[in-house]
Parts: sequence; C-alpha cells; structure tokens
Amino acid sequence: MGVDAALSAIRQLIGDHNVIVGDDTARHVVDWTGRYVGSTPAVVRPGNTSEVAGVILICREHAVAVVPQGGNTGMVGGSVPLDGEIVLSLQRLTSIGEVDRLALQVTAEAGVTIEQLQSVASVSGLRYGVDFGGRGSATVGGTIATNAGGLNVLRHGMTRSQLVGIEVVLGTGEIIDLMSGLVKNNTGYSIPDMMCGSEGTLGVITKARLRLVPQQAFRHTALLAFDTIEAAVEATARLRIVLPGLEAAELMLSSGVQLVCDEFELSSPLDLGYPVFLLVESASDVDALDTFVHHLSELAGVVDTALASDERQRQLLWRLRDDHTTAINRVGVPRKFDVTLPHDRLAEFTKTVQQHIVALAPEAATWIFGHVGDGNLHVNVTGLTGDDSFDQSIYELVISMNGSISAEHGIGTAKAKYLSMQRSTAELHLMSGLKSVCDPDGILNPAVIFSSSS
Ligand code: FAD
Ligand code: 2HG
Ligand code: ZN
Repeated sequence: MGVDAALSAIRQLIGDHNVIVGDDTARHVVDWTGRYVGSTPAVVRPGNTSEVAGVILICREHAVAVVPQGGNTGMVGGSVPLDGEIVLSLQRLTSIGEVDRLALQVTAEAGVTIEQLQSVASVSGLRYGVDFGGRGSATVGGTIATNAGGLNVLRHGMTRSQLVGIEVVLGTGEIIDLMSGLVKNNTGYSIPDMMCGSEGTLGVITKARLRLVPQQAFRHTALLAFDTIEAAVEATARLRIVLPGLEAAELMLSSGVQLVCDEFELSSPLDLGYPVFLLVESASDVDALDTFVHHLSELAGVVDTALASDERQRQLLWRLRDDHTTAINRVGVPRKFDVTLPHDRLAEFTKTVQQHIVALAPEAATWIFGHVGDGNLHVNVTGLTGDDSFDQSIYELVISMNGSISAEHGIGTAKAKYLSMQRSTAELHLMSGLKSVCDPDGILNPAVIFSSSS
C-alpha cells in the first residue's frame, strides 16, 4: 500500500515519535470554524528543511498526497485533510534568528507564530507589519501561504509586502533557497512573490526573511459611531489623508458588537442603538493625541466617540473587534464570505447582501464586519440550511459589483469551484501550468485552489 510504505519510510527518516496517528490527530483534521472535518492516516512532523524535503520525496515516490499545515487557523478549508491526505505539520520549525538591525529584517522558520515573531521584534524596538486576532496560533508559513492581510494593511500592506526572502521545498522535493534578504533583486521572476498566496499548492515554505517596521511609542485608539455606512467609509478615507500614522480602520455593525458583548460579558462604551461603528487606531513616535482628537472632531457624520485613554480601554475596544470571529463561532458553524468591494460600493453592498440573504435564507443570521480601509468585508452567515447555490449567489453579487470573492483568506477548498467565476481561462491556464511545474505529481494540496471543474 502506498500510504503504509510511505509512512514506514517517513518514520525511519524523522523518527516514530514525530509521526502521530489515531486520536492524537484530532486537532489537525478539523478546521478552526468546525465546518471542515477530514481524516488522515498520520500527521508527520519533520524538524528541519532537509526532513521536509525527504518527506516530500517519499510522498512523491509513493504517490501520496500531502496537506501542509501551520497553525490550522485558515478559514477556507485548505489546511485539513478532506480526502485522507497525510498532514505535514510545520510546527517543529520554530527557530527565529537575531534581528538584523541594519536591514530591519529577521529570519523565521515556518512554524513560528505571529505572536512569537512580534515578541522577538519588539526587543529591538521593531514590529512585524502583519497582525490579527489569530496571532497566537497562525504561523509565518501559513500566513505567507495565504498572503494574510489583517488589521494593519492600510499602513504596511499584506504579507507579500513584508516578504524579502523565502526557503521552500517544491512538490518535486527540490529545495529553493532565496534567503539573501536583498530588497532589490530583479533577476527574473520573483519566486517569493509567487509562493506567497499559493496556499501550499506549489511548495512547502520552511523559512522566510521578513521586513520589520519601527515600533512606534504612541498609539491612539477610538471607537466612533455613525448613522450610516456611507459616513463611516467617508470618515475612513478622510482619516487616511489627514493621519499618516493611521494603522487600522475597522468597521463593525451594532449587531456584531452586541453579540461580542453578550458572549464575553463586555460592555460597549458607546450606545449600541447606533447602527455602525468604526474602530480607528493611529501610531506615531511622538505623542500626537491632540492631533488625533482634532481630526476625529472634524469628521463629518460622527454621532458619538469613545477615546481610549489608557491601555486597558484600548484593549477593550480591540476586543469588541477581535472577538467577532470567536463570538460568531459560538452561535453556530458559520458560512464565511471574505470579500473585497470597490470603496464606493461598500455601503451599497452591505445593504444589498443583507437583503439578499434575508430573501434567500430567512432563517439565517448575518454578521458583517471588516477592514473597511482595504475595502474588505467579512460576511458571516449562521443558521444556514441552504446548499452551495447560496454561496454561488453571494459571489455573483460580489462579482456584479466588481469585487473579489476572496480578499485575504484565499481560495482553499471552500471556493475552488467558484474560482472560474473570477479568473479567466488564460489566467487559470497559467496557474495550472505553474502548478504542474512545481508539483508535477499533484501531491501538494490537490483539492486546494484548483477544483476538478476549473
Ligand atoms: P493554516 O491554517 O495551517 O494553513 C492555511 C493554508 O496555508 C493551507 O492551505 C495550508 O495548506 C497552507 N500552509 C500552511 N503552512 C504552510 C507552509 N509552511 N507551506 C506551504 N503551505 C502552508 N486572516 C487574515 O488574512 N486576516 C485576518 O485578519 C485574520 N484574522 C483571523 C482571526 C482569527 C481569530 C482566526 C482564527 C483566523 C484569522 N485569519 C485571518 C485567518 C488565518 O489566521 C490566516 O489565513 C493565516 O494565514 C493562517 O495561518 P496558519 O499558520 O494557521 O495556516
Ligand atoms: C478577521 O478579520 C478575520 O477577524 C476573520 O479575517 C474574519 O471570521 C471572519 O470572517
Ligand atoms: Zn480579516
């Protein structure tokens, strides 16, 4: 049997204790939302790059499919073995080099979490430009594989903007080492850029060279209430112009904030009778509170404001935003739509999609929040009994409004069958050509991005 022979060779390579089977695989076969549940003959945990390459060579030889897995916090069913694949966990690759103070860069292995990376960077007065609620579990490898966005994209860009070097094991078993950290290196196609967002379909990322940014001493944070989404979108645009230190602009609706407050026994500093909220944060190296407050006071459409006057209040404001995902999970297994719209259609989309969902699935509840500065909304639907035609109709709406069906979570298995709604035949052809060069036997995440129908 291919799998048995492969596992026996893998045991010899990485040691018996690094091959997990049976009940101990449980946390590796279910995704964070609980929507995607698979099974696996084994979770294999190589401890370094050459062991990763050895595992891939063995799997290739025995024609066994593999799902690379970091923190298993992905939202699109890409990190779990839905077709009985072997799980290749990167969680033993946890070393971080010293911060390079001349280049403002650091080298981190794939299994390092974003929280660990932030803590190493902070010792040198620096931070990593990508951050979000899943920081405690999400890994360097997983965030590169998904090109994760998060809370500070409007200031620092997505993961691709932080990536200056990569080490990756292709589906052929070859190791590509591009870890020089040279910021300028126009020597043909950019392989790090190509690997970023490839969701484990082209190679297994083992190490990365990452850009760091200055950690600014002062953070000013406020929750603003509005009567309309239009006003919140306008206010975000205005703040982006007048506040160069603006790091975050997060949209929430009163229903979501109410849910977070109910689930976690928090109280909102603003009246939840207001329908729309914006959480804004600005960072600077000098205390710019007066400027921050002044610009907030000049915004049109703000009906109430809560300014965080200390770190405890700041943390509370952030919990109202960060805890949306966990609170929604408690209501039920959500259907997630991570979408981008052109900024001038965000308000229209938010209203239209809610009406659309009520018409299609009156039994369901809709929760909308997101990174409004990036045009990125997270539409979560709970209590849904409908089939896949529901998802398709939401994506049709997004595309009809010139949006994207995946903003920052990727395609995974969840959206594979809808990818051809968004990408042209020529684009899909180019992507599958790359896939067949990097992974000629199709052993890496075979069900991710590409569906049999695309
Ligand atoms: P996994 O979930 O393990 O894997 C994700 C994908 O990458 C899979 O396809 C997997 O096969 C592949 N992969 C993993 N590691 C590797 C590797 N080393 N080499 C090759 N492929 C690999 N995402 C955002 O973009 N923005 C947010 O604001 C955000 N907030 C979140 C908040 C919470 C509370 C949670 C739970 C998740 C959030 N996410 C967010 C989603 C998730 O954290 C990201 O998609 C993250 O990038 C996944 O990292 P991971 O290490 O958990 O990867
Ligand atoms: C966030 O922004 C994450 O909190 C998760 O991207 C979004 O739960 C979601 O839909
Ligand atoms: Zn998000």
